[in-house]
Amino acid sequence: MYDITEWKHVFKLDPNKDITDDQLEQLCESGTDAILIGGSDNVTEDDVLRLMSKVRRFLVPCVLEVSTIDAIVPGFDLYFIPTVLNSNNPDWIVGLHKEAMKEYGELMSPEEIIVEGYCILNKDCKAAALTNANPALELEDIKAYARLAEKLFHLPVFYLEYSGMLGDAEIVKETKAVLTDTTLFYGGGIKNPETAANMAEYADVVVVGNAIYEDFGQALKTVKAVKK
Ligand code: 1GP
Repeated sequence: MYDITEWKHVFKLDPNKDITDDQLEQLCESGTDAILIGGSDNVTEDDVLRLMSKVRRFLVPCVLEVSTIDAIVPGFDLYFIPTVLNSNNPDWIVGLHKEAMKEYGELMSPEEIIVEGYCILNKDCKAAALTNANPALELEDIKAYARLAEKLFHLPVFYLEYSGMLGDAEIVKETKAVLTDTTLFYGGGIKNPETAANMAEYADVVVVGNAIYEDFGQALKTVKAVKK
C-alpha cells in the first residue's frame, strides 16, 4: 500500500518541539511523501499521540520512527524501526528490538513495519551519543555497511544520518552506487532548496528535520526542489 521506493522527500517532526497548526497543515499539504514522527530525546506517548492525531487529518502518510518502547502508539500508517549498524552497543542493533518483540511481537503486522539500517556519521549529534555510534568511518566502511544492509540483512532502508550537519555529497553518491534494492535515505543539515536538491541527486529520499523549526519557509521549499 505504501511504496517507499517511490518516495523522494520526507519531513521529520520532533514530538518534543512546537509547531503551529498552520505550519503543520503547510507541511502535510506540501507534496512531501511522508511525515515521519521521531526524535532522540524526551519522546513521550502523549506528545506522539497529539502530533499523530493532527497529521492524521491530512492524506499524507504518517509514520512513527520508533526510538523508545515507551512511546509506541497505534494508528500510524507505517512504523520505521531503526537499527544502528555502526553502534558499539548491541542494544541499539538488536537488543531493544528484541524487548519490543517480547512486548508487541504478537500484535505487529509485518506490512506496517520498515526496518532502517542507520549509519550515523555526525559524531556530535545526539543520536551518536545516545547509541554509542562510531562515526569515524572511511568511505569503504560506509559502503560495507550499505552492502551489509542490502546483501546480508535485506533491509528495505539504509539511512545515512548526519543529523544537524550537512554531509558529504560524494559519500552519498558512492553509497548509492553500491545499492540496488535497498532505498537510500539521507538526513542531516538540509536547510534550503539548494542543499536538498544536491543530496537528492544521489539519495533516493531526503529527510528534512531541524530546518522546519529554524527556517520554516526554506524547509517548505525543499519539497519542490527534490520533486521537480
Ligand atoms: C534527523 O536525519 C534527520 O534524524 C534530519 O536531520 O534535523 O539535520 O535536518 P536534520
